Amino acid sequence: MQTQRLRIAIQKKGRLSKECQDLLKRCGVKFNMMGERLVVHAENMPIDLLLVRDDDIPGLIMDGVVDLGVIGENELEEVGLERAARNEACEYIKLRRLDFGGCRLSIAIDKDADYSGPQDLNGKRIATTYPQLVKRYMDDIGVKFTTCMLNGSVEVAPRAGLADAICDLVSTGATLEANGLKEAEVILRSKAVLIQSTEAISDDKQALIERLLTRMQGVIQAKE
Ligand code: PRT
Ligand code: ZN
Repeated sequence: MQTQRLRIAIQKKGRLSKECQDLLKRCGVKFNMMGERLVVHAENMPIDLLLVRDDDIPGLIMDGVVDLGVIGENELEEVGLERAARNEACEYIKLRRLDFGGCRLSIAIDKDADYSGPQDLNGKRIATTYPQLVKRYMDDIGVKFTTCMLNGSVEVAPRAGLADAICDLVSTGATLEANGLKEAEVILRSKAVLIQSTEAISDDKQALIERLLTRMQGVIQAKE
């Protein structure tokens, strides 16, 4: 369903939402986040912000429901692989890597375990929210493993006897440490990215995207 207004999907609540809203505001987009609304209309530009769970953003872009989205590369790549495996649309245009949301997706093991390399993961059960990214990595290096899919509390899985290792996002490393784990392998370095749907759009909308990108370039450079 095409509309005249540019639709941008952003995370409603979470680690990307504040910085994402700040970035848009610094790019001159005026809006007022109030209440529990799904759609927020910008006051000074033909832009609508769609406030959703981050998990939904890659699909909204790949299905062409929204024009732009801001999402962590970890989530974007996981959903892309998942959709590709199901023969669903999984295309998008990466417009820009952003300067927030930085983290790494890492395999972690018991802090006291001996570890000399990925071959030590052979035959292990790995708890994760990112089964596709783990499979791609393990297939690439030719190491066999099994998965334990968890959407939360991944870091307690080894202690709870559900898995031998985990693969989860790490930023400071405090969560791993608190759970008696150590980082063994980094499988992806992720940041938030601005993506566009591959759906054809009007010249006006494309021009607005170009204008936003130019402003974004200035905003991000000024911070560096
Ligand atoms: O509700 P919704 O589904 O929208 O949000 P969510 O809970 O799925 O995601 P959210 O808000 O936690 O994270 C959104 C995105 O932020 C992620 O997809 C990443 O791209 C990025 N990001 C950056 C992180 C982290 N850093 C991070 N540290 N996401 C999660 N974590 C978690 C990690 O899972 C672990 O539990 O923080 C813990 C580790 O942090 P440290 O500092 O202890 O290492
Ligand atoms: Zn999520």
